[in-house]
Amino acid sequence: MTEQSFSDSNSPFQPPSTQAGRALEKEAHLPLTGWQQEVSKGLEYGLEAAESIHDRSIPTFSRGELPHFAGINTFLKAPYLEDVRKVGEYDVAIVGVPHDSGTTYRPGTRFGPQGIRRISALYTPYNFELGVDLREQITLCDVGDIFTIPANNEKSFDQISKGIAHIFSSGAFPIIMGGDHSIGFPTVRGVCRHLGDKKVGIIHFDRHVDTQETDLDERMHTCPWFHATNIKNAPAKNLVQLGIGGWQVPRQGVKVCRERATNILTVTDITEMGLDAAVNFALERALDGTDCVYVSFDIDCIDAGFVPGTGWPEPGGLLPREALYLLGKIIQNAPVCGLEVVEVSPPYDISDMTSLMAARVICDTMAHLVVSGQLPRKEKPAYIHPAAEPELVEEWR
Ligand SMILES: [Mn+2]
Repeated sequence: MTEQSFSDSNSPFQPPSTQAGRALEKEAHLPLTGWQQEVSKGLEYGLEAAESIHDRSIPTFSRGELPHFAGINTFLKAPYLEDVRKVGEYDVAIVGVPHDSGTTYRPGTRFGPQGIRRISALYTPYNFELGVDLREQITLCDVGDIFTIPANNEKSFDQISKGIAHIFSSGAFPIIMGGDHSIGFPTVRGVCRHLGDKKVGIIHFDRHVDTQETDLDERMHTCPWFHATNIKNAPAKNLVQLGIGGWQVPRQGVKVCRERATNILTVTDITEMGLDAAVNFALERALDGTDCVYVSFDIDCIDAGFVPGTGWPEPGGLLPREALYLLGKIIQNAPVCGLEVVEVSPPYDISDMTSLMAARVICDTMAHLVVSGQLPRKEKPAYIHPAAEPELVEEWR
């Protein structure tokens, strides 16, 4: 595999005016350096294969991508970064937040990070249409999980904010695997600690508004944006909520959206105005007076038929290709400071399809960051302030 040429750039069968034609061309320009390093490392650490194996790039012990069903599953089999003090040495850091004490119906998202990591082994680091090979173009690490406190949302929130602030301030792009959506408040709070006087717009994919102050007397997964938009760096006028609708939207949350003038589009709005118009709406509102955008992707924004493994499944959501299109255009056209994918609950999942959707959202995000030149990072983005501001919001209760 290392020796052969993967492409024939003079293929007469695909006109370059098609996406496929362009994809064939793009692949020809991708290096193989990362792959060759992986093979060499595999042979060194995993020993050369038994004599009967013809392909001498195969080691005895699986050490890397292949075979896809083998190995220790970090996200995309990225290196596990045990010493998180070194996280700034990577372009992207994947982190799990296995917290589901904020759920109000189905639990199980504490297993979300494990589920997403496991099925991420199904993916290669290369995407055909985008012509991106993550292994060749960025450095990625998996820092493992935040130590959450199952019996206590508030203590978990403090842990999450501290962990995300650490990753964010290091300059590594943070990608967060939830966890239920209550983590949206402490993740944004962690980012905001290092924004100084800069501001962040939140683009929120969801069927639910998640804007009420409390639910069942606590700050649950129905509440993150009430509290996040109390932070001066994250104004409610820059909160964009895509895909909202159905029979699970609490009226007290709707009242808050109205009072704070958040920016909501229903699935019907999005399909009637068209995906590109929806993207423009989202970017205009999220970037109005802000310096960067944080993307919070609740997997339940997608129609429940595609994502059964979630806390509050709701029919009538976005099609996967619509959600991925919106996400891609948003990532490519905004300075993005972080991504979270939440509400994946593997115990309710079927054939890993919900976890797979989350893995897809994460991989697509990284690829769009590469295509738009945001990754690899040559220097820390200017919106990252080195000093932490610990007290961003009034004490709650
Ligand atoms: Mn939701």
